[in-house]
Amino acid sequence: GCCTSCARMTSLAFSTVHPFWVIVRNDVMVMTPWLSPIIWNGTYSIDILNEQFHKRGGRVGVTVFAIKKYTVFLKMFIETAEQFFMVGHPVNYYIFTDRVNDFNGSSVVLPEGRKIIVLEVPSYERWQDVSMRRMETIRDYSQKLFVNEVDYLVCVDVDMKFSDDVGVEILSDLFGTLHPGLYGKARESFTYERNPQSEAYIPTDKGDFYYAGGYFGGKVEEVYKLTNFCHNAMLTDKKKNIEAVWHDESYLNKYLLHYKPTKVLSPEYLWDNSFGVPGFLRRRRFVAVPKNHNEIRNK
Ligand code: UD2
Repeated sequence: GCCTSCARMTSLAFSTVHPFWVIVRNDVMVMTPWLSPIIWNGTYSIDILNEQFHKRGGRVGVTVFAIKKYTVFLKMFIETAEQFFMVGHPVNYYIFTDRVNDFNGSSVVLPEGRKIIVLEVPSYERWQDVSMRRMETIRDYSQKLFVNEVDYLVCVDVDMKFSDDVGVEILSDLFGTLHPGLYGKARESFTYERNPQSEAYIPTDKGDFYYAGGYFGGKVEEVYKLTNFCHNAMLTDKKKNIEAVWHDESYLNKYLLHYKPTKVLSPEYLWDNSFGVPGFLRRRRFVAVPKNHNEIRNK
């Protein structure tokens, strides 16, 4: 077996002994068949990546929506992000809400270079529409605001908290995140939209991964293209009275099938503790806050 040499590689990885040795994860897939890295703990050196990022002076924007009762999640989201998200880098938090008075941003003191921008948006009656319309909003603001202020966008759900580091290792032209519930499952069981009439349709013999609706991003221009596709596809379906099975997530999966992400984030970046803690999961960086769906989604 190779055990002796593997152990040696792991312990010496990234040491000054041999700067070109890389850490190997032999329990998980670390690269897609189109040669994009899948980001797991132990596959990168954050020091090297931070140094590179500092030299280029990149700026990061986070989009997060808190419509209706979901404003209750904002405090925890921002507070934990300040502890773990892109620490030491400039960050703009773009908070989209219909209840601008619910969130008193001044209660969180942010270090220089990091700021909160609250943007008022309309609400929708159905939670499905609230979720789906995020695509339209992100598209519109990419053009009129984000492109002037940031280089990368990270678009995430709000009913979440950070519990470990999320840094520049996630940044790339276009990235998606493996859905924790479907990680490692057979392609046929992915919950893609299976109605051929829908713009989100993916046949059972197609599909690389099942990506989560709650975590994607990339360069502003790439996020513009993604959200523009998803929003237009939703409108086309709406005219035919079709709504994809998992709403925005279904359209996102369709887009990422055709426009392959340049990085794929492992479920470390989006976990739900109701799935337990499997052995391959060495870090839980961003975790769902348990919620009562009926209670929180309705006014
Ligand atoms: C999953 C996806 C979500 C979306 C949805 C579509 C993950 C972790 N989540 O989440 O991104 O694709 O499925 O069905 O992959 N929101 C409000 N107010 C509301 C309702 C929703 O602000 O009244 C926002 C909020 O930012 C929330 C997001 O929309 O985080 C998604 O809604 P959800 O969290 O209720 O959907 P869920 O958990 O089914």
